[in-house]
Amino acid sequence: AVAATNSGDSLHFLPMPKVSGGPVKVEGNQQFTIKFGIGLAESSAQYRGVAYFKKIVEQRSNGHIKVNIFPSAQLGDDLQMTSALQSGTAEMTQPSTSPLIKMEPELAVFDLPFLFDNTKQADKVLDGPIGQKILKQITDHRNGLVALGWAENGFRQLTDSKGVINSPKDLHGLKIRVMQSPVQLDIWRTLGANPTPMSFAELFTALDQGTVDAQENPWVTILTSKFYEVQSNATATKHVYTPFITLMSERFWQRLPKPYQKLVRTASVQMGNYERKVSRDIDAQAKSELEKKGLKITNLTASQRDAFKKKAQPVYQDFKSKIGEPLFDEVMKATNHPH
Ligand code: KDG
Repeated sequence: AVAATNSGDSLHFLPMPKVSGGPVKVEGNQQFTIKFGIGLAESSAQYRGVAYFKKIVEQRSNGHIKVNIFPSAQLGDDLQMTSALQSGTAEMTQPSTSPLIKMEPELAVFDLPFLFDNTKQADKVLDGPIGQKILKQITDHRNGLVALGWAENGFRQLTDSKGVINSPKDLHGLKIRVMQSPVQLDIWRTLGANPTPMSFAELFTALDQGTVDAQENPWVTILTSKFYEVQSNATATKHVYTPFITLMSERFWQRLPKPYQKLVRTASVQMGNYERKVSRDIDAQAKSELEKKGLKITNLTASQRDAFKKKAQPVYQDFKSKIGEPLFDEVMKATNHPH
C-alpha cells in the first residue's frame, strides 16, 4: 500500500474559492451518493481539488448529492477505479491519463516526452478545442465513462537511490518504475534505463524493498507519498506533464436529472481550475521541503536537459500513428514542435 499520509503538513494551500451560483433544484426528493476515489494522499493538490468539488456539489444540490472521497488508492489503483466506474460500483475518479492509453489511444499524445515546456502550453491544449474534443470522444466511445474535465498531476521529476543522474548515460540499466503506459515504457527504454510498469499503489513498497531503484513523479507527490524516505537523489528533469482526467460512471450519469448533470459538469471544471492553481502553487514549496528532508536534488543546465530531450525524440515517431495523425499534428502545431 501507499504510505498514505501527511508529510505535506508543512505545505500552505491556497484557500478554496467560495462556491459561486445558487441552489440547483430538481423535482422530487431523490438522493444521490458519489463515491469518488483518487490515488493520491490527503495532503495532495488532487485531494484539495476533489474536496472543493464536494463542497460545490453538496452545497448547490442542497445536500441531495453527497460526495464521499476515498484518497490513497483505498478503492484501488487508477485502472481498478476506472473499471469500477464502468461496472457501476463507484461513481467518480480522477486518474492520470497515462494508464488509460490502452483503452483510449489518443491519450498517448500527452505522454510524449518534453511535449509541454510550461503550464501555459498545457492549459492551452487541454482547455482549448483539442482537450475539449478528447473529452467528448472518450464520452462518445460509450465505454461506460463520461469525461467531465481536466485537472493536473503535473510536471514529473526523476528520483533514484543509486547516485546523481545528470546525463542519459547515468540511466544505463537503472531499474525504474513507470506508469502503466506504453509511451512511458518506450521513453525510458529509449533513454537507456530498465523500466517496469507498475501501479502507483504498489510503488512505495517496491522502492522500499529495492524491486526498483527509481521512479518519477511531480515534487508534490514525491513529498506527500514519502518517496524521499526510500530515495536519496532527484533530478529536475521535468520530462513529461501528466494531466488528470475527471471521470464519471456513465450508468450513474444517466440516472442523474439534467440539472444535476449540468451541476457536476460545472463543478468538475471549477475543481480542475482550483486543483491546477494549488498544484502550481505548492510545486516549489514541495521541492524545497524535499531538500530540507535530505533529498539531494540536481538541477540540470539547459544543455544537460537537452541531451535527455534529444535522446527521447524517437518516441514521437513511434507513437504518431497510434495517436492518429490529425491529433498528433494539431498538438505539434499548438506546442510549436517541428515534427
Ligand atoms: O490518482 C492518481 C494517482 O493514482 C496516479 O496517477 C499518480 O502519477 C501517478 C503515478 O505515478 O502513477
